[in-house]
This record gives sequence, structure tokens and C-alpha cells, in this order.
Amino acid sequence: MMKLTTLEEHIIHAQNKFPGATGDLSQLLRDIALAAKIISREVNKAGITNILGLDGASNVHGESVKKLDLFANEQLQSALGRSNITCMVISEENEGVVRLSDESGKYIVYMDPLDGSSNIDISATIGSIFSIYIRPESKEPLREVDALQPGTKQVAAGYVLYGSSTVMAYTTGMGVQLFTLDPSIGEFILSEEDVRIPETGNIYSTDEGSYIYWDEALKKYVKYCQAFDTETNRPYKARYIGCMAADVHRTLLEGGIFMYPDSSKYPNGKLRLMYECNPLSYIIEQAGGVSTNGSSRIMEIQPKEIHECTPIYIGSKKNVEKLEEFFLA
Ligand code: FDP
Repeated sequence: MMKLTTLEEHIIHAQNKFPGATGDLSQLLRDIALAAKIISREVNKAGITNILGLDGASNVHGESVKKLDLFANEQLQSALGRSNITCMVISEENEGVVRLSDESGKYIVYMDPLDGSSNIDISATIGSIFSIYIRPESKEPLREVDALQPGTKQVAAGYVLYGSSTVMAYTTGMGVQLFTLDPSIGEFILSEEDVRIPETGNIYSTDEGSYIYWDEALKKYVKYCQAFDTETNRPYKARYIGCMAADVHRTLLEGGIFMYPDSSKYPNGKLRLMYECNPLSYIIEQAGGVSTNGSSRIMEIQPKEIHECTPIYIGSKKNVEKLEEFFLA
């Protein structure tokens, strides 16, 4: 019989490779996984329990908030509050930072509790994204500025997708591990260890309906993707789920490129640096891919504010390099 490895076992095994490890990060990942299981259960019965739909409020970006977003936010925050190892949480759903009761906790956690929320009403894939930093050493009380660290300082990051199955991918800087939730036993089971993104792929993913708002270089690159060339396997396919975590997950497994550019409509891009772009960039880089804002590596951007946006071009090395050629031309 095939031996199954649970997420818990995998985390403990990884921790044992570091004799001095306190186990705090492992606990944090387990807390997030527990919240993910509860969110997954709720997502699956959302249509039945009428949890779907607007609750009438707006989030800090003026977007309408749906009940499931609030539920996911509450579940993750309560999970992070369980073990007194997280001092501060920054969530897409909260305007300011959320200080947890024990401010001595070692970790700062960014999260997008429910990414792709416009997919909720159509029962399409949504996700949760998280990104973990160490609180800087200081005798001063905890400040918001302590959370403004570049993505290169992440100690762990990952996402959970609630799709045709629930999957969780995470990295602690030692490759990307992928798990699938077996709902019958309530366990995330290891489905792929050390996932590698193909070096090149034939899928491009972007909201092409916004073409009119784009720069010329990007327009030309997309025309390149659509041109016929047998040697480079073009024309590429276009795929766009409208949930960044899901689009990046497909890119991780099948290769290609995901793009959310800056444009005349969104001069700084639309996606959030700290809880969308950095964690997914960490995953993609750990799998051998590349992530840029068009001129710099996403993970090297020094953040100025917790909710800032950035353009992003992320995916297979060769695809992103080709796009950069268009930007440099
Ligand atoms: P959503 O607004 O539905 O939560 O986080 C923002 C995000 O989804 C991403 O997940 C997704 O890739 C993008 O926005 C979709 O934006 P567009 O509707 O502008 O394509």
C-alpha cells in the first residue's frame, strides 16, 4: 500500500532537520492549515447555508466584502492567535495592522484570507494566501513599520486553493511542497514534494479585456504570444481564472506566465505587494521561476505601506525573460 504523508508529519520531519528549531514556525503552519480546513468546509457548503453574497460592508479598498471573506478573515486570525507566536497580522480585510494579544510573539503574518472573491458567487476557485516574517529585534514597542520588510525576508509563505479539490502549497525556503486535502479524514496529504515550474510554458494569463489600458510593450508581447511559430509552440493558450492564487498555481504546475500590469486604469497595478505578490513570488522562485514588476525583482521591493499595489509578471523563467525583452526594446 502507498505510504501517505500528512502535512503535520511533513512539517515535523522538516523541522527535525534543524536541531535548534523551536517548533514555532511549524506550529504557525499547522495553525494556518487548521484554519484552511475550516474555511474549506465552509466554502463547500456555502451555497447551501446561504453564506454567499454581500454583507453590505466594504473593505479598506472600497471593494464589497462578502460573508465568506469575513469568515475566512476571522478563522485565520483566530488560528494565529492560538499559540502566542504571532505578534501582528496584516490582512486585506483590515485597514490597519491587527496586534495579537501577546505582542512578544516572534512572527508577523500577512494574509489575503479570500483571494479571488469575485469568484464566490459562481462557485469558482478562490484561495487564501499567507506570508510570514520575523519581527525585527528591538526594545521599542511593536510598530507598523516593523512589518514593512521586503519579500526576501519572508521565512515562509504559501496558499490554499478551494477548487475542485482543496490544495495547500508552502515554502520555507527549501523548495515548494504541495498537499491535497482528503476531506474524508480531514488531513492534508503530500501530493508533490519539491515542485518545479517548467522552464517554459505555452499559456499566458491576464485580463486581456483591459488591453486598451496597457502600454505598447505589453500589447506587443501579447501579440507575440498569439503569433504562429511551431518552434516556440505558439500561439500560446490564454487562461484567466480571476483568482491570482489559482492562476499562479496553474502557472506553477503547467508553466507559462501570469501578468497583472500597471495600466492607465491601474497606474500602480492592482495586486497587493505584501499579501499577494510577495508570497506567490516566493513560491514561484523556490520552484525555479521568476517574478518581476517589469524592472525589479518583486521580492526586492522595499515596501512603503502595508496595502501597496505593484504590477507583476510571474512564471516560467523563459516566458518572463521574453517579456522583459519587449519591455527593454
Ligand atoms: P478579486 O478582486 O476577485 O479578489 O485580489 C485581487 C484579485 O481578485 C486577484 O485574485 C485576481 O487575479 C484579480 O483581482 C482579478 O482582477 P480583475 O477583475 O481586474 O481581472
